[in-house]
Amino acid sequence: MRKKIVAGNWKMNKTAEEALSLVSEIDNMVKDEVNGDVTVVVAPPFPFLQSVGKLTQGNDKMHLAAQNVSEHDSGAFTGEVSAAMLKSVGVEYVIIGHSERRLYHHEDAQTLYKKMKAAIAQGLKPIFCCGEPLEERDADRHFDYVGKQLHDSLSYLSNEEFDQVVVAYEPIWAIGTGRTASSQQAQEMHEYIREQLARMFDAEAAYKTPILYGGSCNPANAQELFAQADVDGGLIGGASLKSRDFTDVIKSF
Ligand code: 3PY
Repeated sequence: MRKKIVAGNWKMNKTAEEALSLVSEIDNMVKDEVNGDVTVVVAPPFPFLQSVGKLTQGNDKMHLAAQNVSEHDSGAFTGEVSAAMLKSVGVEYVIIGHSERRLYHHEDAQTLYKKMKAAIAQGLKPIFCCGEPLEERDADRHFDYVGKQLHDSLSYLSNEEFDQVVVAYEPIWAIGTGRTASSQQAQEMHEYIREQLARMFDAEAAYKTPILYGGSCNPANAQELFAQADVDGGLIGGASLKSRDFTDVIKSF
């Protein structure tokens, strides 16, 4: 059976106080309402990782993620945060290649590959994001587009490295727009992603890899999305900033 994961990507939201109050609400709700077979991940901004991690420490259903990592190990890279630093404050997962990083920070396939390597070398589990812009979907090129993203950043990993990877499919036209892929659109892309992974790595590894759906996933649509055969959870944006909504998404399995 594949791991089920619901990860909240807080993006650049919340102050220190707000972050602690949000995570303590989530922590309590998860303790009381969520059964143990869903891995719950929260990805607050860098400055709050340690305090959020301390608060969730006693709850083994809750796990900590960073939203980004440097491809470098250490040194003169002002403003960057290394995988070892993340590891040292209890981070377990790291989001790599979110479309906002690709677009606003010009992260290309090669950089993302290096980030994957740097994260895995420190024992972090990358949540590798892929997804097409609207014009690629409208031109019916979405499969090729996503296939190339996977190939260009993942295919050079070894089988052992790939074992650590979680994939998130986030169609760009569904991020922050209120539009969601239909459950059928999500399923067919997730199935395609799994096929591509099976070509690059072995079939068993591809079968085991959790593939999350992201892009305006919320309590109203999560149940139908999570019911699809190849949808193993979600990477949640806006709905992860409200404890009730986030917990309801988690409970949609
Ligand atoms: C969204 O749902 O908006 C996301 O980008 C999640 O990462």
